[in-house]
Amino acid sequence: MSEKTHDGHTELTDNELRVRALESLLTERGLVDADALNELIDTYETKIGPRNGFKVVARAWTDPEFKKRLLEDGNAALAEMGYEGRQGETMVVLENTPKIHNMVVCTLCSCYPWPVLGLPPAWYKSFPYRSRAVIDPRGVLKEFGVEIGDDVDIRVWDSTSETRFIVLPERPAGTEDMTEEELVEIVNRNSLIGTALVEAPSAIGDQS
Ligand SMILES: [Co+2]
Repeated sequence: MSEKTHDGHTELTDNELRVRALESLLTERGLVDADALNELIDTYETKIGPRNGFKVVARAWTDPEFKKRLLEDGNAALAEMGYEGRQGETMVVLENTPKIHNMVVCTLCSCYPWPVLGLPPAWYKSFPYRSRAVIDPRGVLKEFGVEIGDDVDIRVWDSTSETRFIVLPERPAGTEDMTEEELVEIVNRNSLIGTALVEAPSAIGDQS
């Protein structure tokens, strides 16, 4: 069952085909329960998504004690919010500051903090991103529309299955009066990977 994308390529990659083949084999032999597998996939595709991460960021921006715990021991602080489990065994939170911009990659494959962000986006898994993020982070960021000043140190972190990184973006100026609930709505997924910033609502959709 292969679907065509708009540019005419077959959607399933070699790896995906292998996974499907393996899945039917395991199901056939009774080694895997297809329903349990579907439920697991559905959980990560629809129930656990980047919104978990938005809530973490908004809380860190408004609760200094939580932020301190989050930066000191990511897993313990994230578990307080119920975000733990598979593909999140060790999660390290990196704080962006006016002088430091953190950016996350997995040069080998696509290690990613699932409990906080759900499944990784296609670009994160792509070879160009995995290879270029390390060599030319400033150039990659420009392609994402992010200009980082020359006085800011860009730090690139290579995720592994053991350690997965999450960026805590800077709280934008002009959001001082916003509540935690309102702040959740302005965070974006890429800002937690370091390929976007968070902008104040007045800047979003500014037509001038
Ligand atoms: Co990996």
